[in-house]
Amino acid sequence: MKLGSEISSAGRFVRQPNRFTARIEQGGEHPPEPGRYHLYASYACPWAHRSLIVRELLGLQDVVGVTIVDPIRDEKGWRVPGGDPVTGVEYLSELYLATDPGYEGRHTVPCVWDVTAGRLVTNDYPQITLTLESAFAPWHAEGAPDLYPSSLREEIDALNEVIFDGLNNGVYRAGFATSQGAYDEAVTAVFATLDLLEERLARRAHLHGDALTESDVRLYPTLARFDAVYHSHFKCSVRRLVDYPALWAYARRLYALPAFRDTTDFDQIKRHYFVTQRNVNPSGIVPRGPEIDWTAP
Ligand SMILES: N[C@@H](CCC(=O)N[C@@H](CS)C(=O)NCC(=O)O)C(=O)O
Repeated sequence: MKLGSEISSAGRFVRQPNRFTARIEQGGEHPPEPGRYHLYASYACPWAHRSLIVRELLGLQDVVGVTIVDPIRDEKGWRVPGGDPVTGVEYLSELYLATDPGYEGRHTVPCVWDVTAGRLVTNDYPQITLTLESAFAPWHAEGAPDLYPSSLREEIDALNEVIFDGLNNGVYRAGFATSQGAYDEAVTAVFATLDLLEERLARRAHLHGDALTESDVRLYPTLARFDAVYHSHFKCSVRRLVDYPALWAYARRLYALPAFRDTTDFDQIKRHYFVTQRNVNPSGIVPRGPEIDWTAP
């Protein structure tokens, strides 16, 4: 399936549904077990970035393995340089087709492979982090944060929706729009959402108060890509992240944590978007800037 089939007649980008939505859960077909599940991710992809952050925040690196794909996607899709040590595949598409030979959607990261069953369990990115937080709780490192506390779930879910529509997916709706109207609508939502979050973060350290939660993990990958990519490539140029004092300070505070910093690769992020998304950037030229100091206090 090509991106074109996700563009509506009004020029709006309408994201494909996630095809693989099985759950890793106790008593189910895919029970949680250390070493049984393998995550496929790209440092470039914001949806995959979330799962890499959570895996590290919860100390699950020895429990759930990971393969990082090459940031440049060719016509065959995501590639594992040198071949995947777990499954032997060279392209991620092979795992999708091994699971469902009739699958015609995009072969996306993040996705989780069940090594024992030899099939993909899920490419349902919102569920992957929640699964690491819940089903894998017995293996969390001592002192790991509770990113999805039961007392806050409703609030977290509600804010996550605002963040998804306005920002995480809002920037894609702006960038992939093929009509002025669809772009205007999306870019308005992007900056209305940033304004709202700026106000919220002026009053608290994290989105739901003092403690880090799933909402922070979902917001950060979009902020990390904002000035480097979305501002120019996706035409989200009304303001930059660095123009928002509270949001910019918050983003740098998160970046100071190893789970966020170690999984943020600005070079791969830029090369992926500017080289791979030729629908937006036909020349494939990667801009040199912007110069931003993420380590500023
Ligand atoms: N699974 C979701 C989100 C994940 C997603 O879009 N990942 C992108 C990278 S950021 C991807 O893997 N794209 C592969 C492609 O477009 O062929 C979807 O299908 O929209």
